[in-house]
Amino acid sequence: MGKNLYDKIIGGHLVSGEPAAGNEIGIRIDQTLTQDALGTMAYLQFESMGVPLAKTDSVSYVDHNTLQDGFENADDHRYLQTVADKHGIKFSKAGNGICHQVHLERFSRPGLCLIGSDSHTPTCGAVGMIAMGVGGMDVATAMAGGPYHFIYPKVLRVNLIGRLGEWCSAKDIILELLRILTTKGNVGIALEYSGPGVAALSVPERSTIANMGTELGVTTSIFPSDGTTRLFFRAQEREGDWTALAADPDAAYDRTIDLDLGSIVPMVARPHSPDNVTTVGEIAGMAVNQVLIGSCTNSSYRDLMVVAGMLKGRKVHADVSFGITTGSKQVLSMIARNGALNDLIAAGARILESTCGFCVGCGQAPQTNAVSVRTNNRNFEGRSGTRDARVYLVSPETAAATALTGKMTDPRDLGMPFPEYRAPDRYAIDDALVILPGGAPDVEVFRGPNIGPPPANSPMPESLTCKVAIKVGDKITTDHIMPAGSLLKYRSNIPKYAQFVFKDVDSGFAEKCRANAEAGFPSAIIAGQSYGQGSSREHAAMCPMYLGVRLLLAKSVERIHAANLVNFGILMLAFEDAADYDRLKEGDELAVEHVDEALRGERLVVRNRSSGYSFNALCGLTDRQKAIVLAGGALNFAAVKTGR
Ligand code: MIC
Ligand code: SF4
Repeated sequence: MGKNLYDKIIGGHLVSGEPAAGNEIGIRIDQTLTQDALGTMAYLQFESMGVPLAKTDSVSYVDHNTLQDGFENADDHRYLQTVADKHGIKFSKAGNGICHQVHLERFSRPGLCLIGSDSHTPTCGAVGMIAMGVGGMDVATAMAGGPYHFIYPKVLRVNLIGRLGEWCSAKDIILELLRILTTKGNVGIALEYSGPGVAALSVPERSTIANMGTELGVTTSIFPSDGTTRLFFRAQEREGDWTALAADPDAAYDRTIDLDLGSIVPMVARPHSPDNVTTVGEIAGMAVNQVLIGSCTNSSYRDLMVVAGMLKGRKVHADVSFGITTGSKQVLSMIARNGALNDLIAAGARILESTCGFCVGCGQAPQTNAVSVRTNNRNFEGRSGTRDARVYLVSPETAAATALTGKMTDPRDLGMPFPEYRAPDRYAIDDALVILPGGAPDVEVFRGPNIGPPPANSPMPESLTCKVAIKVGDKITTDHIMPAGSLLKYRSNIPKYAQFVFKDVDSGFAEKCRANAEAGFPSAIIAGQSYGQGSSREHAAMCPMYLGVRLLLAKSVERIHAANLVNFGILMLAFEDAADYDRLKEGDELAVEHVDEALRGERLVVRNRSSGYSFNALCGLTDRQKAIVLAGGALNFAAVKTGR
């Protein structure tokens, strides 16, 4: 039996475990990336590991927190630059662009394994890398030379046939997949794109698709590395980094779905979930207040050129606030040089920095009760910064058409010719904003007053008795748990940031945890399906841990969040019988006797002391993960192992 792309790449990186679906394996990591919002904690954790120089090829990006309303962001940036310099890590300065776009352009390489402390790291799967989003602790461990552990995924082959129609693009493909596969129930699956439809998709288009695989909740997504990939590397003046990579013709897959590109039409994800998908035609005519184009999903040179071509010589509708973010300095300087930037400005665009910006709620919060149409990847309630705003996710073509008319518009209905676009033979290369590290041990690391040490947990007590501090429903995202936006500046200040856990779900949560702790109880969270969707932000585990949360009982938990809970020593259990979820309520006292022993099996007994009954819960953790949870998290576990 032949090999698929995962079998091939993982085969060459395997350090431990049997490479078969469902098994935990450890792999050697070639590259890591971090962004500033999770980078400070990742590097503080790395520093505590006592390794002088990173053992991976690593890049630290500043792209999330660039609002700088106060000293905190700038202090973080300085810490990141100095710590990178000291430990042999490249530093991509603010202004160079969004980590995933820049990494794709300048650092990606077919056949390598990349992990990044950002959930959209799979973007680089566009060029045949295994690229996975993880928590900062896992990045720190890899930089220190440790393997990355994860569950060998089931591989779902997406067989692309046919060709996209005019005005339909990569975003419509991934929105259609989100409609079919939804954001739930895809944990432990990885996507591999293949078929005759792949060749016609450029690397930036493939990156849009790989990027938003994250919203499906899959481990990662990958495309083959073919002639199109080679042209991209040549145009980036990195042809030497290119290698061909294809699955064997008789490769095995756990499942295959066929997607006829010819049948795809412009799609839209309605509030408040990326899988609430319908056709643009279905809601055409809806009045719109704001249109924003950008983010790591749709801010490539290709996307901006198509948008500029549509807007050239036209004006954006008077009632629409219209903003554009380029994904990188490369894209911005190219559209500045060829005049497309001027076309955008003349049409009425507000030109925003090459950062995440609006996508993470850093600026551009829309008006009360707004309809905001955006090209990014997440439309969770409140993420835009305006609680009652309704965010719709679309392609750049649909966004530009909507900006022109002021109403949700299928671009095919504009009646204009599709703008002429040709992929460049050469991109503008200037890596001046990537600072190469000196790697000198005597570099003084700058630490502003906002930066505190990563909080420590204590080992799991012999028997655990917790009080339920909150009960939540299905599809609770990490944005619900640990909001970003204007609070991002507290990412390095855990005592402060922890005050805002579940801020918009239950503003009294932190106080309840404190009261429980004062009464001598750790806290527990009760959740429905797909808990922890969305980002890789480990603060969604670290801050609850800081508040004293020790137990999560959920119907199901998403992959990256589950790994983060383990890393911070929070015990994660699943209901054996979903009906037990209904019986639990806030304030209940839950006990697990002799946790160590109880964790030896897959099933354990939880006693609800408040209501006087017991029920079964399942623990899906591997033995390695159980040991980490018992030690009180990954840092404690590593310290015990190394005798530090
Ligand atoms: C996001 O898109 O939610 C973020 C902000 O990029 C996060 C990372 C973070 O919270 O720092 C992600 O996707 O992992
Ligand atoms: Fe940045 Fe948005 Fe991409 Fe997250 S999803 S990395 S916030 S652009």
